[in-house]
Amino acid sequence: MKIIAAKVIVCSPGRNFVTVKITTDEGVYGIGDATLNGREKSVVSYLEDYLLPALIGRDPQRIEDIWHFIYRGAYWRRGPIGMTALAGIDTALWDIKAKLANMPLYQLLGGRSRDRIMAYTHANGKDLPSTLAAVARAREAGYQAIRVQCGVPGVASTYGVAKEGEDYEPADADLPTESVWSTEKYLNFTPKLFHAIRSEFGDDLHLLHDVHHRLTPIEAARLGKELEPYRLFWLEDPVPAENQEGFKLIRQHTTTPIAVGEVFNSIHDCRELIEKQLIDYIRTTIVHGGGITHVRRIADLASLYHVRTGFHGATDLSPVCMGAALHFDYWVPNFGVQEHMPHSPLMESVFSRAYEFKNGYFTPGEAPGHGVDIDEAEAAKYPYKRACLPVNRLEDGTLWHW
Ligand code: CS2
Ligand code: MG
Repeated sequence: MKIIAAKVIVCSPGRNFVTVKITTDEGVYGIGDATLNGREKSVVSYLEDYLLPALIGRDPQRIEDIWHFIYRGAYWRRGPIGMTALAGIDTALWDIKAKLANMPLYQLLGGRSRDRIMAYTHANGKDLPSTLAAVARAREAGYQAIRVQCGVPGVASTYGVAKEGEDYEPADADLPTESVWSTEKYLNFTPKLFHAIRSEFGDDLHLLHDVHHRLTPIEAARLGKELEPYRLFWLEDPVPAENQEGFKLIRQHTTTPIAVGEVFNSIHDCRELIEKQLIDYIRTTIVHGGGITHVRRIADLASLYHVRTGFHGATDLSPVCMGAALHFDYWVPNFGVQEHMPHSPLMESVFSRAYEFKNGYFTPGEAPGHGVDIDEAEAAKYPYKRACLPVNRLEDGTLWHW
């Protein structure tokens, strides 16, 4: 069997998505997500100019060999652009293999380890009353696990909080917009937020919170400690993680569970965090972590150290990534939770899906492959439109982590 065609489909039904499509001489094709929010075209160029032409004539069944051909063959290893491009190809090849086996992908991975996949959604508001109302709505929709973000008094706009009447979309402008941040105001307010939520909704909900890399290790330690009475499911990305050692300080001070890894792209970004048991959940998902072939290695390493998966699932990960991730979640023994920021009906008019969502839980569906397909004619109606993520400054003008 041979690969006879490999191409990239870029579309923007409400936001940009990059999809790899690989076709075989037996007519079976597979698709993979290769979307890197705000840097989509760099991945497209890497795929079109270098990786896809070298796939023609290769046996699509040799996934492992193709993975190493791309990873080792580039000489330049790792990095978000390379690993996202590789993930698009790898996911498409797993889709092909599962279709050839006439199996849903989770069966090929080893069969399901659970009956259903717990998802968390986002509840956010510009102030405390609107955030409490958002949590109530998410609970009514059936979610057992809810990520809570709230505007901080005295700070004009905050990461994770939607503009009035709109769904939250971080890549909000043609060129980066600027926001202002105050660590002091945030640290003073956040324990009050979770106190209010536990007082209103009781102990049963799983509560999550994303710091989006904005603290230093000692500040994160303080926050984790002050949030302990509210028993978070996790505190996400408390600090930028280039310095894996930094998490030791957080760990020494708090029992609040830590999640990290949505911006990682390799097992080497989290190896130390996992082996030293400095985190509880690893968020690196298929599209940014070199595909199923590589994320499976991360999950297996994590399982040795009681670290569970908590895949990133914002809307900038396309339904194709979501489909593949759900098969992985169904199988992986050390599953924790799956993020769910629902795709809009417009996005779903371009991508059809076999996965189903009901009352806070997913099932991946029984269609052969990962069960997600792209309607190319529909996709062509929505051309690429540049959209960048914002940058963030402290109140004195210092450029900070967004
Ligand atoms: C976030 C994302 O979902 C999350 O946890 O951190 O919304 C993130 O900001 C975007 O995916 C960036 O592309
Ligand atoms: Mg996050």
